[in-house]
Parts: sequence; C-alpha cells; structure tokens
Amino acid sequence: MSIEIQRIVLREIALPLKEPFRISSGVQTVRRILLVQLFSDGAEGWGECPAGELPNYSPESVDTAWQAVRLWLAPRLLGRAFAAPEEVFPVLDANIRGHHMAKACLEMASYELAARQSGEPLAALLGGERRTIEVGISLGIQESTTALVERARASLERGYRKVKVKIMPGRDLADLRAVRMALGPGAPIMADANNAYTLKDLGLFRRLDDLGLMMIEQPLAWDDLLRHAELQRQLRTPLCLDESITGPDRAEDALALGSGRIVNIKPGRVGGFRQSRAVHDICAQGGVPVWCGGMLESGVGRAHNVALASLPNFQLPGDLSPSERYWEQDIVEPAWTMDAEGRMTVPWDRPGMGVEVDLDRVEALTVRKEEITR
Ligand code: OSB
Ligand code: MG
Repeated sequence: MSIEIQRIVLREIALPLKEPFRISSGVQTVRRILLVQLFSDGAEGWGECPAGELPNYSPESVDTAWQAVRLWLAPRLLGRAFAAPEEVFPVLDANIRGHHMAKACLEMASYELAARQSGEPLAALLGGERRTIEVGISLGIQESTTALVERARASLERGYRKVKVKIMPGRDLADLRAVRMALGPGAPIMADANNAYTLKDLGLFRRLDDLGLMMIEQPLAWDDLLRHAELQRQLRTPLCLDESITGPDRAEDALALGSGRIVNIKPGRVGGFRQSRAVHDICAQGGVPVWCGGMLESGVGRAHNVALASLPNFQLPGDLSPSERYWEQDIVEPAWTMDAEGRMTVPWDRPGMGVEVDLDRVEALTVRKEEITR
C-alpha cells in the first residue's frame, strides 16, 4: 500500500507546563509545540516537532522549524506518493542541511499515517517488540537541594525506574551527593549537564565518579565527541550522549572514538524514525545500550517515543513520564499513564500511534495555523 499525501496542516499550540522546567541552558514554562497533520485518502497522521522556544538545545527553535516546514519541507511531500514511510526522510533530507526536528515531525507523521492506513500499531511498523516500556523521570533544577531530594524520593516511591537530575555549575556535586545519601547506594540515579562543563572540570567529574551514578549525560559541548572520549577514558561512570548524536554517522564516530557507553535517542534530534532506527542498530551492533529521551512532548510526541522505545536495544528506562507529570490536561485520549512499577503500556491493541487527538482542545490551544500549499 502506498501513501499519497494530499493535504498538510501545520499548527502551533501553547501548552502550559504544570511547573517550570529548568536546565543548565534555560527554562521553559509554557511549551510552544508545533503539530502537523498529514491527510491521505480519508486517513490522517499526526506529528510533533520537539524544538524549544530558543535554539539552546540544538540550532533549531519553534520558529525556525515553522519556516523550514512551510517553506521547504512540507511542499516536497504534497501530492507525492511513497511506497513506504522509509522513503520520506531521504526526500526531506536531500540538499537541506540540518533542520532535523522539522524533518522529523513530518516524517514521523507519515509513519503514523501509514500505520493507520494499514490498521497496524505504530510499534509494529517500526519493528518494535516490547509490550511495556520502563519509565524514568527527568527532574529540572530545583529551588534547593532539599526540594530536589524530596522530589527524587517521591519519584522512586511513585515507581519511576530512573531519576535523572539536571546539573549546572554550582548545582552539581552537593545536589547529587545529597540525593545519593538520602536514597541509598542502589538507587537508580543519573545526571544530565546539557553541555555545562569543559575538560577543565575534570576534578568535579572525578568526585561525581565516586557516587555510582548510572551515567552522566552530555557533560561537554553540544557537538563534541573528541573531548567526551577523553573524559570517558578518565571515568568509570558511563557517559551518555544526547545533543552530540545528530544521526547515524555521529553514532558511528562516537562508538569508534569511545565518546560514551550509552546513547540517548530522541527521534526529533536525529531526523525521525528512519534515522532513529539506524542509530539504534549501530548501537546494538556496537554493544551500546540506548534509551529514549524526551523533550517535554505532548501526548502526540510521547506516542511516537513510546512506539520507538519498544525496539529491542532500548535497554534502559526512558524519559517518558506520564501525561500528568507535565500537563493539567494532555491533548490526547487516553492520556499516557504509568503503573506503580514504573511501566507504560505500548498500545499494541490499537492502530497508528494508539491515542486520539482531542481536536477541540488543540483548536482552543492553537496560536497559529496554516495549510501548506505548493
Ligand atoms: O537534555 O534530555 C534533555 C528537555 C528539554 C531539553 C533537553 C532535555 C530535556 C529533558 C526532558 O530532559 C525529559 C522529558 O521530556 O521528560
Ligand atoms: Mg539530555
């Protein structure tokens, strides 16, 4: 069955977070989210662009993605037939450098559309296997060390399988030591620095190395591999790469250089499902476990992440918290939930992404909307 994309609608919604999310590179309070809808023969597919308001995670932002989608990317898909959604990324990628999140929202929507048309779950179309996904929580930088310890403790009690603590200079060693002391030596805790350090901070990393963290995520520059390899050689704690892995070639380079021992895959960062699958396979081949990262997605992006995380080499808990952790009300039904053992169910019993978008709610949250034409 081929997919022919007849209409594309692009929207921006403003979805207030329950609480501000602070990381070393900035803070978000209201999530500005781009959503795309692809239409083909009565079926539709939804996609979400995970870019943030500012280009402080990657070079993309909500506004660059909006322009990339409407000016260059969506017009390439309109009126075109694809034998399979795997064919979409090469079309979007030809002679357009970067803009991975903009490409990803269209590409992932095409997988959703294909899965709905064939009546199969998105996880099946992707080659997934897992029935449930293990869930971790990513805690933004808190008001105080005490507040952090309480949040971390409550998270483990709620069932989360991994607690990720955001760190930045001045909020690192003391915070992590306090969490380790309070939760005990076996507690599954890790740190994410979002590029806040350099090799000059080796002394700090040696002290963090004694805390038995599951991993330290992206301590050095957003596009660095060489220095991460240098740092990894000096530490027992595995480094996990996030920002630096922008596609399959970077994953190969990282493995060859020894830049880390774990990879966080965010489909938006690498350009969608096809690229995620390629990174997943390279890591599996190299004996490097992966886990699914998050970018404070709404229920649409979360659905895509859950389907992806059902692939076999997603061996560690993902940043895939349930809807209630982020929003008073999600934009999908049913909302994403987590059981008391920190597991989320992959919707194998439903076609496509397995949740329905609440269109009335989306319309109410929409701040701009455009039907793309060629
Ligand atoms: O580095 O993983 C990150 C959110 C925005 C930008 C970068 C990151 C994050 C998170 C959020 O950690 C994880 C989640 O969606 O729960
Ligand atoms: Mg990260």
